[in-house]
Amino acid sequence: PRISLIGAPTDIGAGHRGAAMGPEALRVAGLAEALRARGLEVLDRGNLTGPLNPWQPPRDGYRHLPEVQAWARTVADAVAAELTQARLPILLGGDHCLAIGSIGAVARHCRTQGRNLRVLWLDAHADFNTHAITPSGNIHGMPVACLCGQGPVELTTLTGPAPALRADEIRQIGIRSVDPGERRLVHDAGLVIFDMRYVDEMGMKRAMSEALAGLDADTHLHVSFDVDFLDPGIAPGVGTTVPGGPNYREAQLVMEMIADSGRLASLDIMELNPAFDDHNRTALLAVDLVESLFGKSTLMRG
Ligand code: DIR
Ligand code: MN
Ligand code: MN
Ligand code: MN
Repeated sequence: PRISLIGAPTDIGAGHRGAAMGPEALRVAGLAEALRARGLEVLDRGNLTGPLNPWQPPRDGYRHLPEVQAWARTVADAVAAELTQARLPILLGGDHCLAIGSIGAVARHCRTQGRNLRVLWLDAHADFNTHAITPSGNIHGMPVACLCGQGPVELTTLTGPAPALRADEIRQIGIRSVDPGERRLVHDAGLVIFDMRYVDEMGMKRAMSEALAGLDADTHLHVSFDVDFLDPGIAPGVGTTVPGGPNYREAQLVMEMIADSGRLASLDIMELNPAFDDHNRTALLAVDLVESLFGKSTLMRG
């Protein structure tokens, strides 16, 4: 695939400042060079622009809703432009509210082309809050709900009629923090979640086999990678660490199994926060994992 890197330097939907520095940290960690070393063509499109973070308290259950809408729309347009040119967009976040834009654009592209869609949501959090139940008002805790049609019209109809996504197109992996009201919503939506208890009991291989089951030659696979998916012991550079995440080997296996599916067609790398990192080690780990996601393996396979 021909790859396009798209930087979205903002923390507009987050509860901590600093994810705006994520795109540059990934560049400094050598993301483009690592992909090129795998023989892939990589264009770095540079950074998108949008409103500065006004750092206001939530209003009506949302913090920075107009600014989130502006950023998500800009992201959607940039991702759509790459897909139209048959390129593989990698969104460099930025906080996870921007996935409303990237996945909205991907879903619209798939509907237009008559392709099937599968979204893998790698995260410590379900990101299925609404204004009525959010403990924080931070919209980075709401993108999955918005994509499924639950949220403000400014975000649910960003890329076309709501819902952009059906719950049965999503698989969540690594989840270990779901807010009290959010538990009911993900249950009622029928979201398929391989939480950390599932991983503990069944193993990551089983979780990923099930999450990837049913892909066909016509399926567009989108991976939305919230870096807080990883255990904080190996990935401290995020705003909202949650103990008990996948370790290094489990995370590698996730990426290798996705690569083996051969279906990866778009990617978000989100929530990397250099203000919390230690000499860019989380960005370097993310690059290491993305190499596996694009097929790097110890031995020849098969
Ligand atoms: C929490 C945090 N569930 C919230 N969410 C995060 O504020 O809604 N998602 N950090 O990645
Ligand atoms: Mn997230
Ligand atoms: Mn998260
Ligand atoms: Mn029930």
